[in-house]
Amino acid sequence: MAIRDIIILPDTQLRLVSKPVEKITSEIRALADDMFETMYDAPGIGLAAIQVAQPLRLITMDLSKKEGEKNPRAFINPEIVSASEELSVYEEGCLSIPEYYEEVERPAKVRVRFMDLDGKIHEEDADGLYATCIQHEIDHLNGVLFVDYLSKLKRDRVMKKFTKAARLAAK
Ligand code: GNR
Ligand code: NI
Repeated sequence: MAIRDIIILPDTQLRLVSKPVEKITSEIRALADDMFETMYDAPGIGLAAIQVAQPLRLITMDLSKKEGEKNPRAFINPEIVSASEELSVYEEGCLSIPEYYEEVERPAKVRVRFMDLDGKIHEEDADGLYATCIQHEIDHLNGVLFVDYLSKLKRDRVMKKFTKAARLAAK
């Protein structure tokens, strides 16, 4: 197990469309293990493989609220089967856009289909934070970031801030 580096804006890898996981190999299990460790260390409630520079359709998540309680969940090749017309607003953040938070409106409820690390297929109804988080993570698999839902003014502002920070860090 190892903590991997999380890539941040303006890294263009974040815009890649991730490839389906074809087979649950020992490499995939090792990647998922590292993603859990990286996510808990950050700390974050979800992580997409592309955030550790692996363009694969694999997500880790833990929405448990209580300190010391864990509920690690992995989603392989997840798909939104249906989404509610009802929307909800949640203040989102992203480990690849550190210390930036904005309200995003998304479908309040979604039905999600995915495979777990044992190869078992699940279909679940998600609402609340689960609905928001799974949509945020599936967006990552498609190269989409939550700032894409903001006004051009706000998005340009945050992109510029991170581009400048990277330029200064490289000097
Ligand atoms: O840790 C995270 N918190 C969060 C809060 C609101 C909506 C989405 C998220 S996901 C984020 C971790 C992350 O960047 N996952 O891709
Ligand atoms: Ni994110």
